[in-house]
Amino acid sequence: MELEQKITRYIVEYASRELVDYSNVDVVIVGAGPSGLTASRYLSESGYKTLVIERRLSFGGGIGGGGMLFHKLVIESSALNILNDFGIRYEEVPNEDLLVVDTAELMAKLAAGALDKGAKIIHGVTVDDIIYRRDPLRVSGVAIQWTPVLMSGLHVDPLFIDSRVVVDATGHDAEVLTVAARKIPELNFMPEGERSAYAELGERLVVEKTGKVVDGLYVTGMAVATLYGLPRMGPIFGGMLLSGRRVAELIAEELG
Ligand code: 48F
Repeated sequence: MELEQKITRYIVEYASRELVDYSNVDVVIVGAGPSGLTASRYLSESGYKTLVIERRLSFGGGIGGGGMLFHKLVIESSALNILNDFGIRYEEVPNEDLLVVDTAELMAKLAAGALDKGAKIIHGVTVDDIIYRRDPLRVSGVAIQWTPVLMSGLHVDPLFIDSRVVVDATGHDAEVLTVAARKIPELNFMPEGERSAYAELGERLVVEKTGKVVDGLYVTGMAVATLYGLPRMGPIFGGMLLSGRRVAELIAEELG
């Protein structure tokens, strides 16, 4: 066999085998931003088969943009133990309960930490719908499509992933919740849209309101603010990390 044929064969064979294996998981997390990556690490560490689906070809979601492209982010000291779990370095701001982290390090180490604990992350794939079941009503998985296919506007039917739990970690657009609310009105919720900036309140409420939306569907990160009409907080990220860990704890409690 020529090398070119081997390359094709091994990529398709190995990827297909894994896609088949991951067509049924404990948890699908939609979005590899700070909240999704954090959640995936703690869930994988607790032994749950966890798949992160990310539309883009990169990790970190909104981390990379820092604050108006300045390459630093602010994190509350209350999230310090999460930074330590991932081995992320920080600088302490004197006389404040605030830490400053580097955007590149935060992105890279959140992703590495999740992967090292066993999370599977697949890039270039978009979740564009959910799977649901009646009696009892619950979300039971997602429909997936290659991102470039969606960008091209071609009509191509998706494939599916079954999961015990789906987590919307898609950020400001709360895409999974939005499609679920629109297509399944009997789920009985509607994202309210986030409010203007009030960083302290937004940071607190986004963690408090993290959790289950309907059976089989959880929310973490900025999607929480969009769902419940909470204020935005801008480039302070402790809430995203704490929300990711919180959703992992709540899911672990439910799945047992
Ligand atoms: O936006 P994002 O970073 O979400 P997050 O974890 O963190 C929010 C902060 O970055 C920031 C903020 C904090 O103060 O305001 O915005 O809540 O990451 C969301 C990820 O989900 C991907 C998207 O590309 C990004 O990497 N994503 C969004 N929709 C889909 C998706 C989808 N339908 N399918 C797959 N990935």
